[in-house]
Amino acid sequence: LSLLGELDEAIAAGEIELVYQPKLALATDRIASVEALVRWNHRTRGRLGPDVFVPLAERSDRIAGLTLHVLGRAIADLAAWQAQGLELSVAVNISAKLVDAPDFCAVVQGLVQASAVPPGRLIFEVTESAAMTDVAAAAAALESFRRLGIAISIDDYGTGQSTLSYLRQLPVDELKLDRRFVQNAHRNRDDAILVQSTVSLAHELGIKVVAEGVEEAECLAFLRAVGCDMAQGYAISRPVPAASIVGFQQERI
Ligand code: G
Ligand code: G
Ligand code: NA
Repeated sequence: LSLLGELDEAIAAGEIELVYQPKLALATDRIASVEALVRWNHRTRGRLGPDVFVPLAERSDRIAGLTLHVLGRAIADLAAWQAQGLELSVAVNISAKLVDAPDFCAVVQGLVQASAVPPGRLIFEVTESAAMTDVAAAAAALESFRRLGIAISIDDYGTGQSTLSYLRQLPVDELKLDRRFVQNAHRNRDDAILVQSTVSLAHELGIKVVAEGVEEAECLAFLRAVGCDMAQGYAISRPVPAASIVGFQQERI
C-alpha cells in the first residue's frame, strides 16, 4: 500500500501527531505563539516528517483532510493551554493549494465556531509559491480567513517571488524571514543588511517579522538589536509536544 493510501487510516488511528515550536516575542521575552508541525508515527516506517508525506498529500485530494485534522488538533491543544491560563496563539501551516480551494474557508469557519477558541488566537502560515501565481485570487482567499479573525503569516519569506508589491497586495499580518538569511546575520554584513531592511520595510507596512532558524545566542541578540519582533529556532526551543509548552512559558516568567 502506498503511504498516501494509508493516510486516512493513520489519521483515524491517531498516528498523526503535532509538535509545537515556540516563537519568542523579543520585546517581552515571552512566547507569543507556537507553530504546529505535523509528524506521522507510522506503524512500520517509524516517525515520518512532513517532508515525506505533505508533498504527496498536496498532489492528491488528501491535503484538505490532513490540514483539517491538524487544525482540529491545534484548536484542541490551544483550548487546553487556555484553560491552564496560557495566553498564546497557534500557527497552522496551510498549503498554497488549499488557500483558495472551494469550501475550505467555510469548513474552517465551522471548526472555529464550534470550538471554545477565539479565532484571533489562530494564525495561518502560507508559503508564497508557484501555486499563488494569481495574486488577486490569493489575496481574496486570504482576506476571507482574515474576516474570520485569523491572522495571516507569509512563510519562508525571501525564497520565492515575494517582493514589496506582492506584500502590499496580500493581507499580511506577519512574515517569516527564511532561515538562510537569518542564520548568519550576526556575522555576515550582507545578511545583516537584508534582515535589518526587511524589518524596517515590514514595520512600515504594519507587518510583524519572525526570524526563522535562530540557532545561536549571538543571532538572537542581533535580532533584538534590529527590532525584529519574534524569533523561532533551536536557540529558543526545538519543536516539542503540546504538554511541554506550559512548562516552557512558566520557566520564562
Ligand atoms: O519541522 P519540520 O520538518 O516539521 O517541517 C518541515 C516543513 O513541513 C516546514 O516547512 C513546514 O512548514 C511543513 N509542515 C509542517 N507541518 C505541516 C502541516 O501540518 N501542513 C503543511 N502543509 N505543511 C507542514
Ligand atoms: O518552513 P517552516 O518554518 O514551517 O519550517 C520549520 C522547519 O524548520 C521544521 O523542519 C523545523 O524542525 C525546522 N527548524 C526549526 N528551527 C530550526 C533551526 O533553528 N535550525 C534549523 N536548521 N531548522 C530548524
Ligand atoms: Na511554517
